Amino acid sequence: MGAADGTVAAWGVANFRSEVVRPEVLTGVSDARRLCQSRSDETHRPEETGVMSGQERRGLFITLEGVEGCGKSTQARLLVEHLDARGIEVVLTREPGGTDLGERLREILLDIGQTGMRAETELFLYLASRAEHVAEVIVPALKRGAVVISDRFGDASVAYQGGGRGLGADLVRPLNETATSGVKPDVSFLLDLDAEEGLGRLDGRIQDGGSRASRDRIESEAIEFHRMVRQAYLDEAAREPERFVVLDARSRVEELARTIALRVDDLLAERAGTYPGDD
Ligand code: ATM
Repeated sequence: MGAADGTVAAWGVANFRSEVVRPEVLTGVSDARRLCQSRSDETHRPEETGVMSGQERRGLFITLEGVEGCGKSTQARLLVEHLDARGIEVVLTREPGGTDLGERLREILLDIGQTGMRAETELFLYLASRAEHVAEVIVPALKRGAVVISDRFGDASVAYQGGGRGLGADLVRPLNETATSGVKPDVSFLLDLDAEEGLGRLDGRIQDGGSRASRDRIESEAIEFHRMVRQAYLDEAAREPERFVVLDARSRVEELARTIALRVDDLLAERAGTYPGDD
């Protein structure tokens, strides 16, 4: 897909590795656009794309999180299909990545050859990717009134670098705040899964000759690392219960997709003052 057929890659296609999630901006008549038309029509200031006032934030920002193998990328894709069927503009993107620079940082971060990277270095590279992503992709899309779905975002740094690497959530949270200019998701779906089961699913996909040939640098960490990641995610969800929706990732794919779609439809309806299918 590309600009020629009406879609725009949300991250550098040249650097795109995963076959599981295809980066796309799907365009169509949007509830979010109707919503933005009904609100005050402020002039956008392109020089401030990383910063956004409450009024400028017209779209909906959704993130999917969880340990490796939890199925979040599949759910992201199904949610894109659901919103696309409703004619809503959707930007599907991911972290690390989402921009050309972010995708290059992703290659470094996941490179199994980058042994011995300091935890702090790792954290700052994820934050650097995030800062670009927010300013270049997320904020402009939210100002336009699109629904942005990000496959991982700031909570991943709290979980992996804060929890897994032991840097601590209290250190990571304020750095996230700086990297994102305070932009937070409206809703975060945490697909909760036991770390052993998640890695088992991942290894199964690798053995089946799926999209991956081997574990990457982060996936290759010891099981205890992944257990701490899971726990840090759960702690973060307990800390912000109004933003997080915690789902059992062992549920059927269709059931999870339905639950996610219902929650997103509710949020869109609340925002637009209409209900799905009203038009
Ligand atoms: P995906 O699995 O979603 O492609 O993410 C790549 C890896 O980056 C993932 N590894 N594992 N297992 C989680 C890791 N990651 C972090 O460690 N910190 C972050 O802030 C982000 C966004 C991802």
